[in-house]
Amino acid sequence: MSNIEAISKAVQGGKSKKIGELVEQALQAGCEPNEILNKGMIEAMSIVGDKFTKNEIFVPEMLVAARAMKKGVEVLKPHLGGDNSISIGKVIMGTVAGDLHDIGKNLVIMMLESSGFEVIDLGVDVSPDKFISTLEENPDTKIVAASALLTTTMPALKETVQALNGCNLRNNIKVMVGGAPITQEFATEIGADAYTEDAASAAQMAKKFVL
Ligand code: B1M
Repeated sequence: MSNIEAISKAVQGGKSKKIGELVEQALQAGCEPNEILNKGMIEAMSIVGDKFTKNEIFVPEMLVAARAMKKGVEVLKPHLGGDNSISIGKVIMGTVAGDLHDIGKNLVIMMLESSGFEVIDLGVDVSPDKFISTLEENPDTKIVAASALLTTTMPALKETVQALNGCNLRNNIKVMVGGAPITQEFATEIGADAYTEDAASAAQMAKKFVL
């Protein structure tokens, strides 16, 4: 079994204790950090999702897989590069109300930080009011970014963007949205400035907005 396959299996099986060691081994063997992330971990979560859809596994298994992925990402993070000693802009980011998924949001934050942004992470289940009050407390913010991972929380994303669109500081910020069920069409319909499909393109888009 290759290093990448071993990492994928460890994520799928929720092997939180083993994953750090496997990531270290893969790095020492010369695997690229991005390959470990994309092929080893993100693809593993897709397999977990497919199995959940087919009722082959249930919520507890998804939860342990998510924990293993988080552990693996922690070990990988310093190797994904980037200089975050100087901030090129402040971003407020959270997963919208009613939604507890945070792996994708955390990856977007990691890519933003690697690109030089300072990120205020609001966590998960974030109400529109919390986005607005944090923006008011941080009027130098350049971007507000929101994730929604469930079709049932797409309306919460809409409410969040609408609240931001109605706030006094709207002209100072760009609003970015993303998450598996979100499309460019939906983002345009709800009045966001940008939609991107993944974490890397979110960081690229954010840079375009500030540089
Ligand atoms: Co949930 N879950 N989950 N889950 N879960 C999904 C999303 C699901 C697709 C699984 C399935 O049915 N196949 C499904 C949603 C179906 C739908 O809405 N149509 C689902 C469901 C149904 C549920 C529950 C309702 C299950 C239940 O309780 N019956 C429940 C809801 C809880 C809630 O939120 N209120 C639930 C719970 C959970 C766990 C808690 C067990 C766990 C989350 C743990 C955690 O996040 N800490 C979990 C997990 C792990 C998943 C899957 C398996 C993996 C999600 C993930 O982390 N993917 C997921 C299936 C899947 O995705 N294949 C599933 C990896 C991650 C890197 O991808 O998050 O898409 P993603 O992020 C990407 C992009 O979307 C994008 O970049 C990221 C990286 O490139 N992106 C952005 C994200 N945000 C962005 C923002 C941007 C730009 C890009 O700009 C601002």
